[in-house]
Amino acid sequence: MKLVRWRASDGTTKVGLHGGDHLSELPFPTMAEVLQHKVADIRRAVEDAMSTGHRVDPADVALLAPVDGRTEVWGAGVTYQRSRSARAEESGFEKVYHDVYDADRPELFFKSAAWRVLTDGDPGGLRPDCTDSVGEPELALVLNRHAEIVGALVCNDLTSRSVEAVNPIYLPQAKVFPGSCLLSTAIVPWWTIDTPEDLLITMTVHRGPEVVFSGETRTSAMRRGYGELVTWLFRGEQFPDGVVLSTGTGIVPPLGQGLRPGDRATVTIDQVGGLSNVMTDNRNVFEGLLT
Ligand code: DO4
Ligand code: MG
Repeated sequence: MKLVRWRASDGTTKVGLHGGDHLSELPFPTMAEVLQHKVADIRRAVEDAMSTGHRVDPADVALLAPVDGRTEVWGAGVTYQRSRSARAEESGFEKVYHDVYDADRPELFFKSAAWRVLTDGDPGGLRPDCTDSVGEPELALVLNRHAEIVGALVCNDLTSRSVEAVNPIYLPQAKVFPGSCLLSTAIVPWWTIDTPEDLLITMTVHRGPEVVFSGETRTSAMRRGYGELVTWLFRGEQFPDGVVLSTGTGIVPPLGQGLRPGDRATVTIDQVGGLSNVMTDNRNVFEGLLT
């Protein structure tokens, strides 16, 4: 049972539970409103909707990206040894990455507004002025306005690696561009996940029928704890409609072997879900997806 948004046949947007062969509406008009509540209240509403909610056939609706309203997506970076060594290799600024890996204060960056988030089956964006783009498969925490972990999503933090490599100050251009923020469709409630600190994460890249990259890691390889990242994020910020915090990548393809238009990147995380997207460098990725 997962939290989802969908567009009903009358064109309205709903929020509710995906229980496999049925959807049940929650008594909240938006996911932003869900994330204004404490976990205990969300959990109670979820349990009530499972027994009493108005049921819908998933075949009759279109599932949407999981966030709306003022909810933002932020990223944590250089939280895995693999990310630290890859950044140091690709850039002339090795010390910057080594220092931030060891520092108390983590790297945290703004990734996306809710309206820019794309989901499973949507296109993934590549900057046309980037010569080496990579997918970053990451566990994302869904946090309410009270800094509590409500659930988890799969994130592909698409990154223009060759832009960041020229100068780390170019990070916003390397991280924020059309189609760069991909989130799985369904929020898995945190209280239903066993051992969230040790989940398998995989990424596979297909170029036509050929697999050109595959890699895996476990969340247990992350240097920082989830609570630590959440505390730092809320230390200087407010999120009235909650926030999605992607916790960083432990999988990085070899230098120069990045994504090309037409490649399909597929990310999976045990117990959380999957995300599969075909890459494009067309700037109009939002066309037809915005209401
Ligand atoms: O400094 C670059 C960002 C790194 C990042 O996004 C990651 O490690 O996942
Ligand atoms: Mg990342």
